[in-house]
Amino acid sequence: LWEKYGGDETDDKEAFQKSFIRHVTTTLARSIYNIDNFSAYQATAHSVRDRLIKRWNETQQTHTEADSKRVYYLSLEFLLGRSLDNALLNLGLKDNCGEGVKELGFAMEDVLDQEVDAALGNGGLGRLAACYMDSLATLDYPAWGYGLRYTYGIFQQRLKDGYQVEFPDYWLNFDNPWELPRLDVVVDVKFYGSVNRYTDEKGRKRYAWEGIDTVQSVAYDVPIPGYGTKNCINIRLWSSKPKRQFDLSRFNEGQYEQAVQEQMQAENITAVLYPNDNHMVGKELRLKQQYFWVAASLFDIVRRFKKSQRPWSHFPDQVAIQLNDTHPSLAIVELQRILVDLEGVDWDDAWEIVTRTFAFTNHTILPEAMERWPVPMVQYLLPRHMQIIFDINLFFLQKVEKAFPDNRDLLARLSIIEESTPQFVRMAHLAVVGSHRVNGVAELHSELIKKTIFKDFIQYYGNDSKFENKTNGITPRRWLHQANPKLSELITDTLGNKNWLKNLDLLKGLKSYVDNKDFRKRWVAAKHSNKVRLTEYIKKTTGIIVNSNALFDVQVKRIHEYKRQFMNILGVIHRYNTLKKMTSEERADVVHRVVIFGGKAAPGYYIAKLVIKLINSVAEVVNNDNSIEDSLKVAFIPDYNVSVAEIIIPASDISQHISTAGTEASGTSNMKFVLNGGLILGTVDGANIEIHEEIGDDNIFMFGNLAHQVDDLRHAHRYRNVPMDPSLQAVINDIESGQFGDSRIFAPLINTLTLGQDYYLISDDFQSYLDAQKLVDEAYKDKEGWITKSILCSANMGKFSSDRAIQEYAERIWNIEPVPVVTKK
Ligand code: 26Q
Repeated sequence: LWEKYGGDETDDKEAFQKSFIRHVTTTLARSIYNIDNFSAYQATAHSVRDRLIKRWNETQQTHTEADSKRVYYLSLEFLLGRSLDNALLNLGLKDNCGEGVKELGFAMEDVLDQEVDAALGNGGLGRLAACYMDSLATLDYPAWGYGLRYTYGIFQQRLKDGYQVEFPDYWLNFDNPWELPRLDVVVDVKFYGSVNRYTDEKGRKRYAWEGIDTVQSVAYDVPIPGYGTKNCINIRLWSSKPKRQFDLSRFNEGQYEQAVQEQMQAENITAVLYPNDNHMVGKELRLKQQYFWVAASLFDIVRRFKKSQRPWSHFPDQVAIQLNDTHPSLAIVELQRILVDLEGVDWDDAWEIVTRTFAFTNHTILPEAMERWPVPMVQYLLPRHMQIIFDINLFFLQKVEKAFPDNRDLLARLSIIEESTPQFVRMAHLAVVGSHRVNGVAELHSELIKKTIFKDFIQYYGNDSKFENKTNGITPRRWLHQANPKLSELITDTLGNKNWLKNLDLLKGLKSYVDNKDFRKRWVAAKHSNKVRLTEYIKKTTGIIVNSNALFDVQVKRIHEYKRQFMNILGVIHRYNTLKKMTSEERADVVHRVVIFGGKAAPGYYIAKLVIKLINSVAEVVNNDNSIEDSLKVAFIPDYNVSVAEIIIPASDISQHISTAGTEASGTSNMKFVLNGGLILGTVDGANIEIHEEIGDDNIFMFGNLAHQVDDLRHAHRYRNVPMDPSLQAVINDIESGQFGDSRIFAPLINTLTLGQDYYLISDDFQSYLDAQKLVDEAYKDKEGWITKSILCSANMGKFSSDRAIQEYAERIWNIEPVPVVTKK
């Protein structure tokens, strides 16, 4: 029967239309004479889903049969955005499906626009996980992602009186065609309770944890198709639900409501994504999320390993687990517990298996982002895990002491336990000790972690063995092909094929067209049409009217003091007041600018929210001042997310990546902008440095103090009276004079520069920032020169494909091989 009915669904237009109509009438239970855009989206999505599921199944079968080593990417965030357009591209359905939909009376653009973003992440770290899944699938690697299926993703941002207000992101309101509920894949996860000691049949001391609170973890699978391959991998997202063990005695005692409430607590665990980016919150529910996720994922991974009936010592040859930051560090402890307590493996053998299995990616050195959990909290929630952490630490420190006798300070600094009151578990130390590889996410960052947060580990482990760099990357499928169809078409036409989508280094081939008139004309036309598209979007979402011929200057990313959106808007005020002082004739020479902001602030981050308010207050004044004759406009685009990024990024002329040197681990949007032919104005930080290396001095605007100078500058602010930069002082005076409304509102923000000792060094970088901005203006006046820069930017970005990054991880860290899926016809 498989021969007869089970083959591949055909991919032609008619087959698509047939399944579209079938889904309208059956899945949606609608009449085909009554379909709106949303129903058309649903019917299209379901038709694509059918095909995805087939590939997904074949991939899983192939991987099971091959039984080769798999990699598991553990991430609390997967910022996937929309799926339909990506699935169409990767399945090779784009043309047939587009035509099929058109014939049925819909515009594909409108259909695609119906989809809500899957926004299960905050920013960089979550989007990186999504790009990496795309590349893992594309490169035929046998890989799984593990995460949580939050009922509420990152909040939706709206603006009221210029302030951010948050709304819940109930993204599952309508059905989600991109997930497969696996109601049969269920794992029990326990919390709390106590630990019993006993002697086993071999006379060994053993420990057994008796958890008392059991929550069920249900699997929801999200298929991730690769581009130009049949491979379709899986992200397994866990959802919590109560274990149906109704407490009858409670019920009989009339405590029905209380019994139900306790059950509802279980659903709380995966209810909401914590909206903090680069900031640790010490809430017990967050720790519960982490363990819930880690326990279910490891159970699943171990279950899969056991099927092959290999000895435990083979585990690291079959399984690689990548920890996306410290959030899954408990997995190290959980695997040790499974091996020692449940499987009876000796401690040392188990620890060897554990450390050979795990690898850890660090994404930050900001002190406030370092995960530390109070020992009493861990002890109460996970008593056995706390014991194991103490033991891991003891055995580790004993080894350190042997190597460095009489160095108690070193022991204290290396310890997984911070000896404060109460004690804290340092998750980064646990992750380093429990992994065979630790990597930063850009060259500078990987060097900095060895000199700062992990300095003492280098003293112990040596420089080369454990610490690596893996510079981040982005998927060109979403971030060039999908987001920028016009430019992609030009690239494909010019290079003669679409191979660049699988080998981004091929973009180098564009260099020989840099002087080709026709090519340059089409390049500019593509950029301009993207700017028109953004102009319309700005009008629709903010009411602000901007000129698509002006220079578009963009800063979109999470709002954070270290990213210095504050410096940007202070620079805008400087520009505005300079323009105001000019005569009309002088202004005629000036490059017109549209300064575009976007980004969410963590709901509890008061200063970040005030930055948003200041931007909007400045926008209000600038945009309504006719005296400057449209030479400057400012827009804050609300609710920045993956789909909005796809509109903004291709339309940028210059984008700002202006973090205090040494604070932005990598940045990934910087890569997206340059890949789309946008130039960068940036500090010498994160991946900016490597982008600069690839594209050359002529095509980037770098400024500001360097990372190695930051300590001394901060010291100076603290202990000497450093006068504020005069241009900055003038801008602060303008705000304080009430030019942008009641200045008392902004006092806490201004205080960060004065009372707060300007921790992010805005004053120290301000003059060089303004100078760099002048260079941008000058360069933009040279239209032809700018086009050349734009082309060369794109052409030199091959290195930043996530395919390159994943290949490096696969070879240097995971030791895995591709397993191509061959379809049985
Ligand atoms: C931790 C504990 C409790 C609650 C929340 C958190 C938490 C959540 C998210 C801590 C950090 C994050 C996110 C960090 C992040 O996105 N870092 C970014 O990672 C990118 C990918 O490597 C880099 O490009 C960015 O430079 C880095 O800021």
